[in-house]
Amino acid sequence: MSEKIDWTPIKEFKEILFTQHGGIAKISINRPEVHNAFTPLTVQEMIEAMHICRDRTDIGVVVFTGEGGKAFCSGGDQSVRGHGGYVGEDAVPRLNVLDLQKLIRSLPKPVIAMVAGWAIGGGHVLHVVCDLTIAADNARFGQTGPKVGSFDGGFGASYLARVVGQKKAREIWFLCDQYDAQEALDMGLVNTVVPLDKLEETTVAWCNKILQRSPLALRMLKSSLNAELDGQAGIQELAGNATLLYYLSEEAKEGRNAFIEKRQPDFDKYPKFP
Ligand code: S0N
Repeated sequence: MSEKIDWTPIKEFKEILFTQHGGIAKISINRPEVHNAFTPLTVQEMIEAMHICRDRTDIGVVVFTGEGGKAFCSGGDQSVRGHGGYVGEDAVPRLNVLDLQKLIRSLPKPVIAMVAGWAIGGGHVLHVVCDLTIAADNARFGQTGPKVGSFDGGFGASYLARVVGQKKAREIWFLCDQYDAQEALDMGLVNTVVPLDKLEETTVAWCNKILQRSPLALRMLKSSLNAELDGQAGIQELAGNATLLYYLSEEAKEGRNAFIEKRQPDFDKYPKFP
C-alpha cells in the first residue's frame, strides 16, 4: 500500500500546482494532456513558485514534478514554438526556461526531481539541473533536439556531460534515443529507481531526511558543488554564502555597531585563527 501524502495549496496558478507538506514544497506542471510540455506561462509560474520557495524560511526542500504519472515534462510546447522562442499571450517569443534552470541551480535549498514517465527534451534538462532525481520504474529519459530542430548547449549539454561523461552525453544528444529508468540509474543520471506507486512516499522520505540536516551546511555544499563548475557565477554564489555566515559573527557585527555608534571598531578581541 502506498502512503497518501497531504499537500496544502500555497498559491493558485493556471498551469502548475504549488503545494506544501511540512517543510517540503512541491511544484508540479499540470498539463498532463501534452505530457507536461511547458509554455512561457508554465515557466513564468514555476519561476514565481521557485522565488517563493527561496523566500519562505519554513521551506527547506523543493520537489519538482509533473502531474498524471505518465510524464515529468516533455519540454517546450511545440504548438506554441514560434519565430525565436515559445510564444505566450503577449505574442513575444521567449526561451524563459533558461531562467528557470539558473534558478533551480542557485536556489540555496535542495531541489529534487520526482520523475514518473517521460523526461524528454527541455523536460530532460530540467531534471538534469535538479540536485537529485528520484525515478519511477516507468520513467523514460532522452533528448530530442536534433530530431525536432532545437538544442540546449548550456546546462543541457555541459552539465549533462559532467553527470554522465562526455561520450554518453554526446550519444544522448546525437542519437536522440530513449533510456529506461534502469539504464538511467546505470549511467548515473538518476539517484534511485522505485516502483511508481512508491514514488511520492520515497521522495517525501528523502526530503524528510534532508530536512533533519543542517540547512546552512546544505546551502554551503550546494554552492560549493556548483562553484567548481559555474565560474564567476558559482564563486559569487559561494562567496555570498560566506558573507551570510560572516554577518552572523560577532566580529562582523562589531564593524556595523562601530559605524552606527560613530566610533572606531575594536577588532582586537577577535582571534586570528591559524
Ligand atoms: C514524449 C513522447 C516521446 C511521448 O510519446 P507518446 O507516448 O507516443 O505520446 P504522444 O502521443 O506523442 O503525446 C501525447 C500528447 O502530448 C502531446 N505532446 C507531447 N509532447 C509535446 C510537446 N513537447 N509539445 C506539444 N505537445 C506535446 C502530443 O502531441 C500528444 O497530443 P495529442 O494527443 O493531441 O496528439 C512524444 O510525445 C514526444 O516526442 N514529444 C515531443 C518531445 C520534444 O521534442 N520536446 C521538445 C524538445 N525541445 C525542447 O524542449 C526545447 C527546450 C527549450 O525551450 C530550449 C532550451 C534551451 C535552449 C533552446 C531551447 C529551444 O527551445 O530550442
